[in-house]
Amino acid sequence: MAGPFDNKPLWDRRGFLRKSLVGAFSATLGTQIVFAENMPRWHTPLALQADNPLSLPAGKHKDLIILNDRPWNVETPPHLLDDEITPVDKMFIRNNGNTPESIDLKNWTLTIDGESVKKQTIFKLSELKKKFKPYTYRLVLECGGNGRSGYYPITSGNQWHEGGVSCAEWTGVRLRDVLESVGIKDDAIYIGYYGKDVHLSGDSSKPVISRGVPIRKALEEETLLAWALNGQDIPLIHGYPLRLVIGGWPASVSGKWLSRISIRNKEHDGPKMEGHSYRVPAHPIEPGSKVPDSELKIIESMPVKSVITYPKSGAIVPEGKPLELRGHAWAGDLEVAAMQVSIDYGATWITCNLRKPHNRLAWQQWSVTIPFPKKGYYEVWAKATDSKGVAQPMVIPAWNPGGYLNNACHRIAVKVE
Ligand SMILES: Nc1nc2c(c(=O)[nH]1)N[C@H]1C(S)=C(S)[C@@H](COP(=O)(O)O)O[C@H]1N2
Ligand SMILES: [Mo]
Repeated sequence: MAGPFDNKPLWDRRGFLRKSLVGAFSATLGTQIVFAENMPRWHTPLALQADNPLSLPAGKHKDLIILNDRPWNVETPPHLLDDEITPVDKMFIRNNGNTPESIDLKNWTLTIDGESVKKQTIFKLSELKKKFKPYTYRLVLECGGNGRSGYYPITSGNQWHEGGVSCAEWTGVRLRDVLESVGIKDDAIYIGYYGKDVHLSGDSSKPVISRGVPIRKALEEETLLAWALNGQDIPLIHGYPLRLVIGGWPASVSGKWLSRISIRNKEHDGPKMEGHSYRVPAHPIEPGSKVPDSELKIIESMPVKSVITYPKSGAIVPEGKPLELRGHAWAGDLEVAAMQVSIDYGATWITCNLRKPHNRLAWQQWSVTIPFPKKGYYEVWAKATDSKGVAQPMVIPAWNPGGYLNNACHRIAVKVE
């Protein structure tokens, strides 16, 4: 831990918590330590012990699940995704490198360059805000590796369960308006982003991740250069002060700490665009087999998926009382057309109420109230179907070397007694 916690013992010569530390601890915890003067001698506060339950990045809900802390990879348990607009404290975190340490807000700029830009331009953040019209959209950001833990053989990378997804309200200017103002050459086919995070090696000349999308996706109305999240400045860990936000595709295309966008005359080739990164086999393969790079295709729109946010798995329901269930469903660039649940392992399905999305690329709320026939153990399975008639699989979908795109039905356990 940095600052006042370095090296020096926690206690003074008499065995009391050092005075200077009481203040520092309080700052770390974001609250006052009541009865600090009573803290037993030689006692290390629980919140400073190794498996510290409060060790998440500042402002995060204590029940988020840490998959990795170097770099931060933190997911949301499904029952904490119950809000229609994901609040910041419940939003998953996926960093590939280190969060930038200091942000020079006044001098923050965005460079637009690349082979296919007509006029390379540098915008100050304040200029972007002044020159272009702001828009607000709710956008689903789902990590391409969400659900990876469901694959066997195990694939490398963070073992996400269900919670690498959010749908928050982003405010900014349209990337389209900005790119059109500087001019896009006819040969433009892709854009690539660059951000100011720091490579884990500490080498600041190396980009951590630099991905992109075809120009047609970049120019969609909902693709934003955003500075606000749920009506506030974007928190540092989610990309302050400027972020590219692209709903419906793997969230890795939504570059945080955005400093540059290149308009490319070829598929963008930054780190995490190559090899197995965010690619899946173009043809079915045997699980566990090696796939040559030439037979991989890049992931674009994410597949149809849903989550049960209420009740929490393990719910106990009194006999005879119907259970109200609810959650969200989304389908990449498409809309969700139907939502169903099953309590008999997929033999029969019950249709749920399903709301229209607040805007394109926002997730949709579903709910249903179901009776259970008698006492005992049940599983509730939830299945969404997209506007093209494609449904979530009941089993784990096609294995792929990167462990991407597991959109199998979410299931919860329910006991009726
Ligand atoms: N600059 C930068 N942008 C990034 C990343 C990153 O490591 N660095 N991670 C990407 C990935 S893989 C995901 S899933 C999302 C996660 O966004 P969040 O941490 O705000 O939830 O950010 C994307 N944008
Ligand atoms: Mo991701």
